[in-house]
Amino acid sequence: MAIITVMALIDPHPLSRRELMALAAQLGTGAAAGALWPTDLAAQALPGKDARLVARSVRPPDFETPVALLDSFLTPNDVFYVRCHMPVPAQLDLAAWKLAVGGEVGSPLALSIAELKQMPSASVTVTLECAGNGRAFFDPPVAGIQWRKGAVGTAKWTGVRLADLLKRAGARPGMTYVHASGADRPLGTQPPFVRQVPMAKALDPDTLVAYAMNDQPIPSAHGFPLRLVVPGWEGAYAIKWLNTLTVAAKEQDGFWVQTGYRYPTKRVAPGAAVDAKDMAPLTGLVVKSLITRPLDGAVVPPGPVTVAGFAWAGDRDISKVDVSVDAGATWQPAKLVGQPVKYAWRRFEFTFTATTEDTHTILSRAADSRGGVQPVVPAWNPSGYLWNAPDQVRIEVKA
Ligand SMILES: Nc1nc2c(c(=O)[nH]1)N[C@H]1C(S)=C(S)[C@@H](COP(=O)(O)O)O[C@H]1N2
Ligand SMILES: [Mo]
Repeated sequence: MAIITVMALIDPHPLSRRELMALAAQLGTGAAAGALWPTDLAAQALPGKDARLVARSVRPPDFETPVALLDSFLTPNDVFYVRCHMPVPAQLDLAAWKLAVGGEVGSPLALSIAELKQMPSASVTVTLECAGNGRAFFDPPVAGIQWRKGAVGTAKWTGVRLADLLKRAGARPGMTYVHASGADRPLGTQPPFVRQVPMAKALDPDTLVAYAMNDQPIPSAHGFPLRLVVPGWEGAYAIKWLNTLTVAAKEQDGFWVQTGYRYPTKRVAPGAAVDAKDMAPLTGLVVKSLITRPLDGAVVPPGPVTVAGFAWAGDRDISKVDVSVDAGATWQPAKLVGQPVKYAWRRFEFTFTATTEDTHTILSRAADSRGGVQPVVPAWNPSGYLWNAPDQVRIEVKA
């Protein structure tokens, strides 16, 4: 019962009594060791997703990818993390789906998926990360989904350029934002999920209205049939089940723009309240790295050990990744593998020889092409966004 109580406290939309009973029954029988929820319950809660994902919330569905499943450049659709503020809309009718483009435009549009697919297509490979990824590591703790390392993944998105849609609709000059929302409906008193993209980013040729994820139709949990892709920016700009775009000369006035997804403009003492006037909307991701092998807690034989993972920094390139195998006492440069792909994470590798039976705390610390470096202590902020301390795993060397 302890787990249920904690989840109810941190989840702003507590489970219903019926769900609690179902959950209690599940926990009584097949709880998997080490997982927050039994994996069979996780699989039940989100059809089409791998049962190894870790449920951080079941209603709405928030599923984290275990680090072991993040070792490939493209993250397969069935293991890609899921972040929903509201339940996945049921029964989306592809034939009836329309994307409305309206507001300050000369000719409002209502386009079907077939019509969108007739427009010139573009693809972009993007590392998508929830702004709250790593929230669980902040001290003092911050309310919200307690993501650890795996609210991040990389996919190839294909669709139509948002700029082409705005042109086709005849967006009036001088407009400053595109407001965007999807077909998901609020739970209870929750405000509707509406976000805004500043016009310069909306007109960027890499900003897409996507209908494919890794060359497949976008899975329902990820926004079928359409989602926005705003490369390099925190995940909440990537509106799923997208059906409404509104060109505007002013800011959207809803909760998720005016209050949610904001970050302090000046340094904050950990735990302190921040005045609303000292908060600004989040935009781009910060520089960060993730060790995908060896896994935390691995036991390896003496000999060569290859440390590998990914580093990303929104729209910047990764300029270097340093690795420490002695808990940060000394650092050495890792090899950056392959070529940089704008907006996507970059593979790094570093091999050392473990000679004796020992324990190693291994760290990775990335730097980006604009001089950003992963800080030892990420800035505490009231919503627990943008955690980006150097990653760490501990391994045992045993013959
Ligand atoms: N319509 C809608 N779009 C949404 C959300 C949502 O709750 N509703 N969540 C956002 C957040 S917070 C993130 S991090 C990403 C997660 O995308 P994913 O579930 O495909 O990984 O979707 C964004 N798009
Ligand atoms: Mo997010």
